[in-house]
Amino acid sequence: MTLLYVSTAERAAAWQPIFAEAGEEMIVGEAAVTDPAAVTHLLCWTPPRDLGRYPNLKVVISAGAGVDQMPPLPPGVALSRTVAPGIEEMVRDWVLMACLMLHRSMPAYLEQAARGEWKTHHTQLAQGCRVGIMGMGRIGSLAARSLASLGFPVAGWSRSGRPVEGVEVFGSDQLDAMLARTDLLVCLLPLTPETRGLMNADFLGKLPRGARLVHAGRGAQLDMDALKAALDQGQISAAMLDVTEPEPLPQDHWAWADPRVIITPHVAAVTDYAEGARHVLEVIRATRAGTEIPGLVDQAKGY
Ligand code: NDP
Ligand code: OXD
Repeated sequence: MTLLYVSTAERAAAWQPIFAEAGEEMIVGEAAVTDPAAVTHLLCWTPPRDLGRYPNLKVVISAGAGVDQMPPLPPGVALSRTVAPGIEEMVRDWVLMACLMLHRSMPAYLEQAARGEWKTHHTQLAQGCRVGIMGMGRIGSLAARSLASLGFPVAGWSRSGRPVEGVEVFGSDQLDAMLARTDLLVCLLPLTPETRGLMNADFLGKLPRGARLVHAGRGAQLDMDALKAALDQGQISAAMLDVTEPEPLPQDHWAWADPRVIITPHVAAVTDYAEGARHVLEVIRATRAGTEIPGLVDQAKGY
């Protein structure tokens, strides 16, 4: 089995000793491939255009948790998303930070601090701020447990409505009910045809007036014009976004200058080199053993 590694030289340099120690073959960059038939695994964010060049390719592995950037793969080629505790914990931490910042009125305090204004805003108990999390997968359920442990009443929404301990989970046809009981909405959904453009004007209007939004899923799930209108109408009071459409968000975009919106440049998680390499080694070993591929993506569902 041979891994073709398509990423930065810096990341490749970190992976090479890990692969050498594991006794696995790794080729860095397409230009170094002398025998395309030897390539069985490909690690990348977006794959090279011509995957047909690799007749024995078995698995494409996304360097992150998301796979929406992947084009359709040739028939028979499996897709794996990187599964790494570090990714999940980092996003959980970012979500906790964002929820606490919005719950404790930090956008208003940051704006006031910039002009030296000492003015207090009403602070509610965590118990009075109902959090709703869209996407109760690996990351959403982790974030839900942490937020619940801080005292927030947490509900979740997922396609299946699969139960998560300590959290009220709504199924796919119960979105409106979850939005109606949500003061602080967190989006941790994968980008699929069903979730693209989900957070539009109609959707935002179903939240209680003055709700807050935390978004770490994918930028294309949120209609930014609808967010601006909802902020101006007081329907949404503040938002914290780690993902935007497009990325990078243009310098002259209204959201940068709006004190009600805090933006971070898609940094909720970065894949730790060693954890990413460990995942790929597990994928290679599972392929060899004929067992289930870790992080296997259902390509029909898109996540
Ligand atoms: P998972 O695949 O583990 O979970 C996805 C969740 O979304 C599942 O609960 C799934 O429901 C639910 N879901 C998917 N489609 C729908 C739908 N149409 N309606 C309702 N629920 C739906 O993913 P992760 O938790 O690992 O990651 C989620 C996303 O977070 C990633 O795809 C990526 O976009 C984003 N992310 C962002 C990062 C950042 O740095 N900002 C870093 C890492 C990830 P069900 O349980 O029923 O299948
Ligand atoms: C990921 C991401 O999917 O960085 O890992 O968003």
